[in-house]
Amino acid sequence: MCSPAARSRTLLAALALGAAACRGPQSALDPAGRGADRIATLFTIMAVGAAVVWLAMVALTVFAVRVHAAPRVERRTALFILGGGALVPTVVLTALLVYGLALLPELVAPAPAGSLRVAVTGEQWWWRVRYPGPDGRTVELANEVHLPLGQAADLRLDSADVIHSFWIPSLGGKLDMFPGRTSRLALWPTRAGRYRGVCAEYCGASHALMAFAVVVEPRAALDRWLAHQSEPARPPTTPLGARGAALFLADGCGACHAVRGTPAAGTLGPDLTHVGSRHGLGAATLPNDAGTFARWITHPESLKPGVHMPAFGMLPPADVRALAAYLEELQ
Ligand code: HEC
Ligand SMILES: [Cu+2]
Repeated sequence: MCSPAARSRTLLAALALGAAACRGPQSALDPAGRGADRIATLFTIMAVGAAVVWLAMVALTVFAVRVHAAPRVERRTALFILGGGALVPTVVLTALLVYGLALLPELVAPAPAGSLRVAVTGEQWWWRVRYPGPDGRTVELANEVHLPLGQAADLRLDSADVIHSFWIPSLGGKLDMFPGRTSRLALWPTRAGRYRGVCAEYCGASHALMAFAVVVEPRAALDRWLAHQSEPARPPTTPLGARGAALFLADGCGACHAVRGTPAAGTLGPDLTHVGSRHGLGAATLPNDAGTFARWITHPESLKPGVHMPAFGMLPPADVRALAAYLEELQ
């Protein structure tokens, strides 16, 4: 048996751990956007409502079992059942329902006209992202979304295969992504920082390995980022990188991947024009470094079950190193 002191220490540690889990880049309880803020408040009110109902029930049970064991008067018992069983739940649940419904119009309202428009397509198991480029032409990116601080963003969501669900818990509610239908979600980030988005609808073997990086920054910084992302890839500057660039084309990577400014123009997989600058690989589930590039190229299946990219384990290690160096240079 553990002593009461040890037990309370364990309890405190568990509570601290629980509280720590409420913070971080992917917490609906640590809101950094208008929608998430409303939802976090709704959660607190629902939790308090549930706690009140639960405490009342416990009190009634104790009362029934311990305190009031004498024979009951039938009329008072009927009142008790009617009040506790029908009236109180109806009042509490109606109040919560009305409050919850009143939040809806704001949560589903479209972003004001002129807001930055970002199109995101869910694919097994990554995210195709499209922005209007500085020259008005669409720029295709992947697995990373930048949103303007203090402004609305107008997200257009759809899917290329099965139903996915787009969710940035820190910024707002989730919304399903359907093949053949475009859904609209408005997000209003209120705190700059880096967050994590996830797929919230089970979509196959690697559903849990389908994340994306979210950066909330002032509009000017976002425009600089977008201008850079819109540019074609810089030619490699090292001999190893140059060898990698040639191998990228020779080994057929360009059949599925585009690197703008080169003959590689595939659209089946994520755009790799600036893959070296992304906050993570394999749809933001792995670190972005040369070692991970090499592992991804030779055996992606072991990093992401069911991945729709063939393994290139037959390549000589020197070629893999060159490819990795090239991809890392794609800043
Ligand atoms: C048959 C199509 C196909 C071919 C060929 C292919 N890939 Fe891929 N690749 C994909 C798909 C699909 C993904 C997305 C996987 C995921 O995250 O679910 C991917 C992802 C990647 C990523 C991760 C990108 C990111 O942002 O997470 C890199 C890097 C990559 N591929 C490099 C290569 C290289 C190098 C080659 C050639 C040796 C190659 N690929 C050949 C389909 C392909
Ligand atoms: Cu998904």
